[in-house]
Amino acid sequence: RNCILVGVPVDSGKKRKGCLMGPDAYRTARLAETVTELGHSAVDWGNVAPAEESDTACANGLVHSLSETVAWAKAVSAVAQRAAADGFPIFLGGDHALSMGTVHGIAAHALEQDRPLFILWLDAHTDLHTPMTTDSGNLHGTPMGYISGLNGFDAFPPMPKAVPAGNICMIGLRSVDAVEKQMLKGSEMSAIDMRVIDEHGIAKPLSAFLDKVAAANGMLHVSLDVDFLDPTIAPAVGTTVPGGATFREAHHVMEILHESELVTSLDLAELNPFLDERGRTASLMVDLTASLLGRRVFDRQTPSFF
Ligand code: DIR
Ligand code: MN
Ligand code: MN
Ligand code: MN
Repeated sequence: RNCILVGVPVDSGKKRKGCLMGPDAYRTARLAETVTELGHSAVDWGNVAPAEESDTACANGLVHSLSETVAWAKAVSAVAQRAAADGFPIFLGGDHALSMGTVHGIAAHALEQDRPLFILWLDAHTDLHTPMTTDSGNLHGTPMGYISGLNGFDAFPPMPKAVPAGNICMIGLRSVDAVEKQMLKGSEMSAIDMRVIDEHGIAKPLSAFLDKVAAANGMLHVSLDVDFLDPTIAPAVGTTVPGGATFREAHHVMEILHESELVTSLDLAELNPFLDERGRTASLMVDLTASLLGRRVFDRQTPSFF
């Protein structure tokens, strides 16, 4: 695979700062080298810079940094569309507002290719708010609302084509607001919470979704939020939620994704290196990316006590 690393240091999607350091943390954790060692090529396109801000207004006074987030989405979309045409883009976040840009650009590419786009959202949250429904005012809680075509995103460029609810699968959910629950009711989005994973394992719901993608010859964009992972293994995120995916559950997802050969692009979202312990979360995210790109258990170092 021709992996294209794109730094997307969006930090406007919430109030706590630090995600702007994400791209360089992934570089420091040897993402490019890791990808290359697996036999892929890797080019680093550097960091995207936001477009010029234009005046925006929002009827919900709680919303902050709207113009800045729109400016990011515009610039990121253009780069994402180019990267998708050129190879396998890996977007190094940046908070989850980055996905408004990445998925917008990928959706434009998919439309050009005349292929349906599917989204796998690995997150503790559904991020299904709109600028009108959010009660935190944090736009990192709205990308799924935008991608799926909800109203209220007038300040943003319209999606080339909204991603149909049936093409969306969210896994790892355990912090869903009342409004978001309401929106999920009667929706065709597949919303896999941790309870489902407790009872059935993580492979079964994932494989069911992948079967749909394969049957439709779809493109598959994976958006991995650090808080999908349990905070004990991934502390470097501003919105930790207990009870997340374990080390093996997360790697298992990535290994299944690799075997499916369906993934066409990847977001690494919400890493805040300022909150980390010696880069361990960045390193785990790099290792998960490696599993997605073909690394297997037996490629890792065997424990010495055997
Ligand atoms: C949260 C979104 N429900 C909000 N939170 C996060 O602000 O509305 N999403 N962290 O990943
Ligand atoms: Mn998220
Ligand atoms: Mn989240
Ligand atoms: Mn919320």
